[in-house]
Amino acid sequence: MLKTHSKDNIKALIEEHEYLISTINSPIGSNNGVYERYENPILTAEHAPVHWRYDFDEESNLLLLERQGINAVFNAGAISLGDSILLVARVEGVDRKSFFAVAESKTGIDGFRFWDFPILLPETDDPDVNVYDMRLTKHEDGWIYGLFCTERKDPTAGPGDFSSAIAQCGIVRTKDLKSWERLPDLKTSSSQQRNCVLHPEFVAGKYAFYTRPMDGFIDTGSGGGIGWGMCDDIANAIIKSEIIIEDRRYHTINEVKNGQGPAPIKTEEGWLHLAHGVRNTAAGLRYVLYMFMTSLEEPTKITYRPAGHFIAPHGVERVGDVSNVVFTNGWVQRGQDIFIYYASSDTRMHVATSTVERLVDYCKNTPEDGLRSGKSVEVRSEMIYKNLKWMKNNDF
Ligand code: M1P
Repeated sequence: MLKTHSKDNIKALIEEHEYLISTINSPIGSNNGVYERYENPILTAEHAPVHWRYDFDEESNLLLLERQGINAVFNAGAISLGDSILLVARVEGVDRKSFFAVAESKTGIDGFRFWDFPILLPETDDPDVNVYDMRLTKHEDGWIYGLFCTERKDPTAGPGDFSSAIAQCGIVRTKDLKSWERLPDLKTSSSQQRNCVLHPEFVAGKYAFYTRPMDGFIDTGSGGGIGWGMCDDIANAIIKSEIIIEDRRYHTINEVKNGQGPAPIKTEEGWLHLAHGVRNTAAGLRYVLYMFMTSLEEPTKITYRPAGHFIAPHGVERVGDVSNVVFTNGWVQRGQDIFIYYASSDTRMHVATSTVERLVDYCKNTPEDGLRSGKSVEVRSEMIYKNLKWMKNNDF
């Protein structure tokens, strides 16, 4: 039914929104033991506050129409501050522009509420056209850094080409997620960069970055892989030499491209990493999440590389603006618990929970990819053989 402006109608909109954001989230019963998924997404377009979308002024909105719609909320960076978990979400308006906004929750699994205003991101002399996918790192220098993708039109695009873009890594820092200082964009020798992440500790006295050099905006071309580079001064971040620490490989979940997810988590047994891997299918690109670990002494050395995906799109997660995608750029450690924040199909945010113990066990004890079917059967058969013997000995 058509609604017009009235205090009651605005109240009804706000109550409906409050009901949505107060919904309790519960783990879904069946799982693989490695992590729990949850019933409801934690952030969607509908979680955006009503006062971001409707004009409450009777004179300019007598018909109480939504004026500035939100299309999607996804790919959030995450951090624990005080007794809250804060997400810096990628919010996309119906005008296709993404911006960042902080949503806060005490539990980390439900009750996420956006702060009143989205982040007004300071710009460099070359204004960003679109910004997205911020990775937050609490660095040992005392700052919280946000590395994000800044996209601008490709100046070499020919007439009629309104799509070609240059993606680079923007850098901001903050202490409270309220006031932000913009630093110059990261400089590397790659013409395109996405999925750049700051390592939380100095390495040999330098700032260390995970990068993803690529030749093209969508295709990584001959580039790709998770890169690593260091610089002396974050206020003028220039990476002179970049190495690939986690390459793409034929007939794996990351053969087309991959990218570091959030900053790695330090454990006694090494750095835990979460990443995304992309392969092509007849239905288009399929994005999944995967894990690996690196050495504490030599953070560029991969120590464990479990085969296959860790989280893949499931059920309704499969469908959205860019279907068959899960993507992550945020996770949080609280004690031994780990909250993994991932987006599905470039549309909404979810949480999965696990523990340091379970994720380290998963990385250490999941067999590596043998890179061919025969090897996969061999490795699986070893386990089947052991299990059948165990069942026999235990009177199954
Ligand atoms: O659409 C899926 C994802 O595509 C890009 O990721 P990548 O750089 O690995 O291709 C990003 O634009 C990301 O935001 C998006 O979710």
